Amino acid sequence: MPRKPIHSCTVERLEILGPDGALDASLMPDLDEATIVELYRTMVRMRVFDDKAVKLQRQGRMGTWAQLKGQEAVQAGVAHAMIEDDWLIPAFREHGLMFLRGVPGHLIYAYWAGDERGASFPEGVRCLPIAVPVGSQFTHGSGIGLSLKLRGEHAAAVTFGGDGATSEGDFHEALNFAGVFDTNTVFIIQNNQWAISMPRERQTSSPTLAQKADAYGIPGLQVDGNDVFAVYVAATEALERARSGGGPSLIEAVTYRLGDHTTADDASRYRTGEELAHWQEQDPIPRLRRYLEERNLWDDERERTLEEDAAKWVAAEVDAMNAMPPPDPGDIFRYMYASMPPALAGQLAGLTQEVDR
Ligand SMILES: Cc1ncc(C[n+]2csc(CCOP(=O)(O)OP(=O)(O)O)c2C)c(N)n1
Ligand SMILES: [Mg+2]
Repeated sequence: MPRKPIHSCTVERLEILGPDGALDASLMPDLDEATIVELYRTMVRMRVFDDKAVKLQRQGRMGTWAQLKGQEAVQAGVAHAMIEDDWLIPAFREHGLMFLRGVPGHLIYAYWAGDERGASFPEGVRCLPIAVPVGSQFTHGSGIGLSLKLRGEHAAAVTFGGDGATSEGDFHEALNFAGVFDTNTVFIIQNNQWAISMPRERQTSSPTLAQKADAYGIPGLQVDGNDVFAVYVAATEALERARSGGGPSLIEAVTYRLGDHTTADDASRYRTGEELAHWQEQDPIPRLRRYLEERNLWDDERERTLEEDAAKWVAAEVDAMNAMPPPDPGDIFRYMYASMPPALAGQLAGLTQEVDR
């Protein structure tokens, strides 16, 4: 018997608005002008929110911060494709998505300033807390996706991870589970080319991350993650499929981390200025601005107003964080056990006495 091919895998890439401003109008989603302007405003707000956090950290007012700079189009595009009933299961760089989903900005800041109350969101906000253990959130995405399916909800779970996270066992277990149980899950990989100092080429020898979906029998697509239109189209398609019982899928959004890994990192020690300059030219914000300016939908005056408004908003979020009453030290002991063991209760009583003194 001759050997014969029994399976092949092709991966598509979707781009609509290129870095040079070229637009494939045939792929353009049905978005009105006001919505496109709003997407732009959203991306600028994300950058202002992000820049402010770095300044706070430099002033010693924030523990650490994982910058989203450069990844705004992924977050704005996915957020715009989500509906209220969808769940967001973030990793640790999705601040923009989180505030767009209803997590107050001051809680996001508070979390990174070391206050665990920043992980407790208002009732009704369908967003899980930040997950710092790399890859751990994917399994939550599969589980929530399964529960939405079992409950018959017209909703999807959207879970995020980075290129580095695709090397974690959790990623593969989550994809396998989602594929087998056909869960309402969308996996989004923000391939920002680096996992701290580990470059994308050394993360995996797979030419794309999107093709990893194929091994688990689910659709995978690569998009230009700095093109908000392409991200929106891909996310809309995947989310609608998941909500309507069509099963999970994976999107690899190719983007770049323009900042350091976190404020505790110095990326200039492991990546070149030429590489950074190349990706600065791909920056999603000027790309969309050019699109708007060419259509007379944007100008310097509007940009100034937007920046002023965004600065006022982040200042109010910082004030709200600073206005939070001090946390109760007794919280260190609570929440682990349904009924507190005597040894812990004794320590809590001792601490309370000391604090009251
Ligand atoms: C299980 C685990 N291992 C290691 C770390 C330390 N760590 C934090 S972020 C990171 C790299 C993650 O890279 P990637 O998934 O590409 O996400 P990115 O930071 O680029 O957004 C590592 C190794 C961790 N938080 N959790
Ligand atoms: Mg990465």
